Amino acid sequence: SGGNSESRGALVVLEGLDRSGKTSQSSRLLSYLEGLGHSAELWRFPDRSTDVGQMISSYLSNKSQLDDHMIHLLFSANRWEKRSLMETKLKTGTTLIVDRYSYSGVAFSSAKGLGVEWCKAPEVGLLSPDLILYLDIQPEKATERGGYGGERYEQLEFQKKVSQCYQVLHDASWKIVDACQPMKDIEKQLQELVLECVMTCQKGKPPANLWS
Ligand code: FDM
Repeated sequence: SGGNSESRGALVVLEGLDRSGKTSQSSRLLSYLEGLGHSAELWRFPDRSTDVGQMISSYLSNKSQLDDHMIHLLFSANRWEKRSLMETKLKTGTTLIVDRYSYSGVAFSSAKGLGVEWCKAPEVGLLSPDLILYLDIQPEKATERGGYGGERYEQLEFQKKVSQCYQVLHDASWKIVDACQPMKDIEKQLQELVLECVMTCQKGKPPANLWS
């Protein structure tokens, strides 16, 4: 609905630890934007629907073992295979709310000990988000929420390392939102940030590539 071909959509990324609330907040944001008449879609990475996504999914559910570098490159390839569609959507005025992106890629792989610069390299040239929302939660608090599905990375000790890696990655442009506030408060803050971003992109803010 309402896609204005004159103006581009915004690339909005949600990042955070497992159980930080990204997925619920992403779908709320989608309803919010659609309710305002904006053209918007909800995306997530990994996108498990593709062949590469199937390999990732099998790895995450411990059905296959892969070298740490190899799985890192598969996560990256999974973004590359969606890049041109992503660009088309944005150009034609659709805002994309994306649940995890390159920052998950770097945070999770560097938490295993891979070098940050090595991790960033295959992401160079992907589309750069217009807004990065970080749902901030202490690893212990996230674990208390329960509901870890038993996937490979869903363990407190590892999530602590991922949390530290996110701290290294983020810069002043990230919007850090306290994920332990009541749901409604988080929702409200995210709505304001996203709406402002959508407006700025409509007004002609130029798109950029990673890492910029
Ligand atoms: N993950 C996600 C990575 O390790 N690298 C990536 O590039 C991405 C996008 O995959 F533990 C990790 C993060 C998480 C797991 O994510 C699956 P979802 O959000 O639970 O599907």
